[in-house]
Amino acid sequence: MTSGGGNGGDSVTFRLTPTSSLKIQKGDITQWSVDGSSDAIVNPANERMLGGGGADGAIHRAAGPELRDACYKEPEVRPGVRCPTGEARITPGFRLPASHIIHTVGPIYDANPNPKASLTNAYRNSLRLAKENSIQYIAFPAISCGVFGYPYDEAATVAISTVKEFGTDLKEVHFVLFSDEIYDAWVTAAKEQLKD
Ligand code: AR6
Repeated sequence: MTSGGGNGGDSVTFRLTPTSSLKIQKGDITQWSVDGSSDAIVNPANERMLGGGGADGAIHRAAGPELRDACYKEPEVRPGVRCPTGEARITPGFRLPASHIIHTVGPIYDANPNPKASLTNAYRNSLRLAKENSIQYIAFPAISCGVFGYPYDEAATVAISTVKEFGTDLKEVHFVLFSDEIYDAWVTAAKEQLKD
């Protein structure tokens, strides 16, 4: 584990394999990019995929109206549903610094019969889609930890364990987190699960 940032606490990096690492940092995911060509941010969207509040709203504002047009063209799997909970879809990043956006839908914690399975699927299918599209660098927010009400500690455990299992084909998996509380939950889970 290595620490970085101005006060030594703004980011931590863990090695997953000799060629793959996990980085946890604070920040705004709309600003994130590593190389602008094989990188993707993950949008915590809803099943309609036409924008919303939270990170989804910020990503749509930063990417520009082309993003809504691209999402609108995604086929509906049933009326009003372009991306069912736990699945993922990919679009270009348009005006974002990152080249791609992977849209996924986490569970609404209190309304989902098995939120842990749905959150695992959201992370896993995002990582799978990244690999299929030759993405080397990916940045996740804390999926479901805002409007969808997932408790931070439980979400952190799911996020880290899924990346540990399915993120090792990518060069770098980043978590870009908005609040100190969520950042601390993620670092705690990573220290528990990624002991050297
Ligand atoms: N960068 C990084 N993290 C952010 C940013 C940002 N710019 N903005 C917010 N967050 P949420 P959900 C954090 O609510 O719970 C939308 O309306 C935020 O603080 O964005 O999966 C969608 O359309 C929180 O920790 O996503 C859906 O309807 C985390 O991102 C619904 O909300 C996720 O919070 C999805 O809810």
